[in-house]
Amino acid sequence: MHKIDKEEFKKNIINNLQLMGTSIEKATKRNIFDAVSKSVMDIVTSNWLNTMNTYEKFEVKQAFYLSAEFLMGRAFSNNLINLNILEEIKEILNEINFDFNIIEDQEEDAGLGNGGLGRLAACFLDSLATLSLPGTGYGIRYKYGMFKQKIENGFQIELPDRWLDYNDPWEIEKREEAVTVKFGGKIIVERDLGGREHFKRVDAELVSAIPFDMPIIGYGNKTVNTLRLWQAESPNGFNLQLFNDQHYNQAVKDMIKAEDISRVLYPNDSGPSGKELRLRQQYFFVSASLQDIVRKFKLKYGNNYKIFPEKASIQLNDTHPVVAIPELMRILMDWEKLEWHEAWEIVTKTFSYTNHTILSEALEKWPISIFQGLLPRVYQIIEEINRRFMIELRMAFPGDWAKHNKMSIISNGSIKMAWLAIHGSSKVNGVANLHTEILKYQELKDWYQLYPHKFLNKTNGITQRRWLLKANPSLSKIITDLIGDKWIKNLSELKKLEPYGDNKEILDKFIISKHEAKVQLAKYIKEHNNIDVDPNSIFDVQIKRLHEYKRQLLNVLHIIDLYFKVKSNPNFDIVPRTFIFGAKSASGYKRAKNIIKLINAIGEVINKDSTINGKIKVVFLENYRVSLAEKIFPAANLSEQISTAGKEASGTGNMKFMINGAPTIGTLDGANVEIVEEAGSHNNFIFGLTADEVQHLNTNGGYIPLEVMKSTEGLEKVMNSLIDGTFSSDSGMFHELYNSLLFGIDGNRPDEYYLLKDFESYRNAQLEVDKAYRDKYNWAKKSWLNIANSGKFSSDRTILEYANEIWNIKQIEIQ
Ligand code: 26Q
Repeated sequence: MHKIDKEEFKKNIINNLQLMGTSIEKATKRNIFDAVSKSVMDIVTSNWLNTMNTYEKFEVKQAFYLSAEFLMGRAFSNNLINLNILEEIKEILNEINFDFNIIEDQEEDAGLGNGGLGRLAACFLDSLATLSLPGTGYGIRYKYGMFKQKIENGFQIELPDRWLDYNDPWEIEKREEAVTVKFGGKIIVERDLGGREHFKRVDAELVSAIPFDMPIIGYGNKTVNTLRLWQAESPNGFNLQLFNDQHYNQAVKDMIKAEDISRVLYPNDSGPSGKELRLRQQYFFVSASLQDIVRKFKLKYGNNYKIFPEKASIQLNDTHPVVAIPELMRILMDWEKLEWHEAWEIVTKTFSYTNHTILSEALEKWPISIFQGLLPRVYQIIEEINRRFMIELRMAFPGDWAKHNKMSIISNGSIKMAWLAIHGSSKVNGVANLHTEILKYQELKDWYQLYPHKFLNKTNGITQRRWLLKANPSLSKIITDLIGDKWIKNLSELKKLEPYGDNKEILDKFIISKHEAKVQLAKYIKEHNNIDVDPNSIFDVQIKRLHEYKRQLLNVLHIIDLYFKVKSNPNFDIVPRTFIFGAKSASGYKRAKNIIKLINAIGEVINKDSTINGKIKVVFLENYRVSLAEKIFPAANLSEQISTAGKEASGTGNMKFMINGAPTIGTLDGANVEIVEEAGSHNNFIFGLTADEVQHLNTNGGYIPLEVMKSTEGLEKVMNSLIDGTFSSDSGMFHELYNSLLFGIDGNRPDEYYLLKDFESYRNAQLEVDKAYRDKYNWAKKSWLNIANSGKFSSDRTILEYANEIWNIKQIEIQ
């Protein structure tokens, strides 16, 4: 398709090296990475322009994905693969004596996201482009992305993620398309001769939003969509007068305040922090993006705003960009002079909202005290939205004052962003079947009652281009050799693998490929952790953000139990296991950090204990991120998805394991339910309370963890090891975890996430894993059938559903 002329391309590399002031002979690895990337950009630009022109010319409807996070990872190999020039570039690099993998490793991850929600946005962009769908991402160009994690003495240390120290060759600055975003100030109301009110802002703080565009390259087509990320700057630079008067700090104050907005990604992946800077970030990228969308609309359609919803659909990725709803009202009324009802009709047809969290207490709310000062006009508009909404509510639920109160967008001194989102959107979706049901019948039941037509499910997905084709080339080859390469664009093709589940010759190939990936990961572990792990052991993996509800601590309790059994009985027969963890904790989340320390502490003891004959190893991989994930998934034998049922909205790592042939040990939570539906419960290891049982225990009480501990074989010994110094010379270290499980801390219920309650059932499931693994073809078959039935979990399927049922956008082939 995009076959390149190798000699021509090499010339272009040399040319780009020259522009950088170097040559092939003198170039560093980073120089080569930059020059090759730039040369790739040179081939991409014509298709990129073409794509934008095509969308304009045919006046197609576009989807705009507004997200505070895009966890893109590396672009290099991904772009080469999607352009179908990977092999040629490898050859070229060989010819000039550079190793492809080393060049690839020069690139920092674009880690502009925390976890699932940010990575989902990245997978969605890949699918939109590959499906020839017109879609644009809008977000923030954080100077520092997700922090870099160091482990020192078992503790997490956070360092700034300096991903832009070298220029990023994959972005193009479009300074001429900058817009201005206003904060604070006062509103002045003026009446015109017709009596219409006009709102003007004075004394506002101005911030320039500079767009940086990244190409989103479709696989096997000519579509190149755009991810537009905004950088904040002061419009006036610094104050030269103050500088000349030697007031250096004052001179740069405004400049720094503006730049602070896009300085750093907030590293919490839950809970509202209520920080003004976070609100500044949200409004900054939302206002800039809407100005951009409206400006482009006007260029084409003038002020024919009633067709706006026929040309644009805007998806709100969680509540983070929900201020877009009143902001578009403001733009349409204050600037474009529409009446309220005209503007509101457009707005409610344009927006849709995706919810990614179940916990209602984690829903974002903004104190009026912060909001009104920063965004006075937007606040006025929210008040008016709510005033009109309350009238609607009183008619829908006459006399039900409690309900009116609960559903009010403004209450108790703050603005409920999820309520604003649901009221102002045409569609609201959860991210897995179970999650959407919980929203409809529990967390958002009042809203479902009011607007049943708005609610729908869109089960998450992942892009097989990155998570199979790129991450696992050897498994990809086995698959393509068997069923051809159509799966790359249509993952349900994998179903054709099913008949090979009993074919030992094929399973042998899979086993060898999995083993090879494990050898590679073992090498990585040796280099980074200096731990020897046996590639013949079961690689049992839990990689995800650290959260109590995700229950990494349950995994730890089980490891400790197993360790004691192996240690006290040298003949205790288990298949050797390597427990692998990767996780970042929010910087202020004390308990999560204690769990990281505990994982490292048990590793210290267990890995060095020669009496257990290396039967158990525990590895904590530092700085878990997209590029590291790509090395881990292919090497996994077992996928740990053990959240308290009802708490994990979907999960997407679970799908990455499945597609790489690792069965799940997990609860019936999030998308695990659907994974088991597709692959069969006999090919996975399900345990624990169901979401209904958890809900029941939550409301009816009566759960006493202390009693469960006493009545569960071995569990008391495990718990005691947390406080008796077994894993730490400082015996106070893990007291906090111990107390939170058995007694509850600060008035919280003990063991809120039911670790002890699910312990026995988890241990039994792990026993089943051990049994099943002993028969290698039996295990390989389970793995294989997971792969064969993973078709549903492509983000292509998810995006087609969004396109058809929410955005109403159509595929358009770029010529
Ligand atoms: C909110 C306020 C202030 C600062 C930060 C935040 C914040 C940032 C990120 C809140 C939440 C997030 C991220 C949430 C997230 O990643 N959720 C996950 O979304 C995935 C994709 O739908 C699901 O698969 C996971 O189940 C869900 O946990």
